[in-house]
Amino acid sequence: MGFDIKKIRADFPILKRTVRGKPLVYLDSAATSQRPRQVIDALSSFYENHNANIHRGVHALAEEAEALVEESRAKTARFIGAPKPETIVFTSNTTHSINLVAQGWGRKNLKPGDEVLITELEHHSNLVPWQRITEETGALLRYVPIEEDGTLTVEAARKAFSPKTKMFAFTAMSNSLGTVLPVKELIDLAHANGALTLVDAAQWVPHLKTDVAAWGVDFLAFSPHKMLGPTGLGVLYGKFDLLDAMDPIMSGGGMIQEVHYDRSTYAPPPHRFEAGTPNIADTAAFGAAIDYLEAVGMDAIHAHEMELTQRALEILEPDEFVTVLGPQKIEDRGGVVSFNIDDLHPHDVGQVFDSEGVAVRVGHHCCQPLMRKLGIGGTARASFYLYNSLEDVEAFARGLSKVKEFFKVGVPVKVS
Ligand code: 7TS
Repeated sequence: MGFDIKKIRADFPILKRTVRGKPLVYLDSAATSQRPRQVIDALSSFYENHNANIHRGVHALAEEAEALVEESRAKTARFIGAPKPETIVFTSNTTHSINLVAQGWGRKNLKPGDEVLITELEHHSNLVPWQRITEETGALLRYVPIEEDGTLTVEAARKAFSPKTKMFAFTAMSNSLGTVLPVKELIDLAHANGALTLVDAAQWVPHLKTDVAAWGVDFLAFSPHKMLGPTGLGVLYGKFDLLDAMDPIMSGGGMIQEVHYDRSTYAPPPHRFEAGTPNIADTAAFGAAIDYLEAVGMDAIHAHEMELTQRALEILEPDEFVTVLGPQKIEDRGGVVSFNIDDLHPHDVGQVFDSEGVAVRVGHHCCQPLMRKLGIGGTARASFYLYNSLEDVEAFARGLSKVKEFFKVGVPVKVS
């Protein structure tokens, strides 16, 4: 397909709508992306042509539905460089995937005195599940500290390991500051210290090429809804032997091998972790999202996002009333720009942007401890994806001027 922004934008029906009388400028893809026509069509095509439950049918529709789900599993494995489809567990979101590991692996493997290491950057989804399992098992939860600009060094991580560290779970890219972490080095460091790794790749897989085999990562979690796919679906990749040694946290139909009145045996992964009727339609449609991203190319997508990020930083950084949070060097960033304007509340900032049709997210971005550490209540955040254009960034600049005009930022208060 090549990178043709006009053609890409034409594939996203929602970009044709207006908001508050202005063309929609969607800068909130870190929360959830928009979907191209191809994914929306795949979803309705499933319901129109193939809808049936899977696992327990011999009829044609059941076989077709199952084949679509398994095709998406195989595509997902290929997309992230996983060795085989059986290493891909479908869950309901990144949060569910992380909870599955925290509970399914943690309950069996953590004991009093053991340590789980995470970082100060984590989204609540990669923090609270570890708080709970360490509390439950008597293990200790420790944090790798960040630098002042929100970067995380391998050196800081090295100091945080101890012989008791059993798991290092960290985000590949911060959703609130945009920091990109040295993922491969951190994984190698954990392994050298005898710990397993879980990478929260919710903000990585949609934007950058992922190769779990090259990384050697043990578990990886992400959400299709942030990468053009449907909501209500999550992915957990795990090394097969680790998944195979893990207990399910949900049990019932679809995950068993044999059930007796007094005992049961479980199916091998991935089905052991997919109890009950799964999200069949959304899983089937997810394949179309992967096809779309592959056709455009992850390298081209990343290059485009960084061009937009660079432009946004050029607008924000020289402004004396704006504080940009996160890494100073663009090489340490992904397509997320968090900022504050003067002493304005981020919610007020977001509302003025919205009145201009510009959708930005405001608040703590599910990173309350990080905001507390930075001494702020929250930020306004613009996040970019493949369908955003340089015109969107110019609309963002006009929004910024509107905010300053509305709240009279920089206008001296008259004293009568
Ligand atoms: N981890 C990271 C790094 C995230 O950015 C998010 C969602 C999650 C985990 C949780 O994903 P979920 O699909 O289970 O909800 N991040 C955001 C965000 O930045 N704004 O809204 C959701």
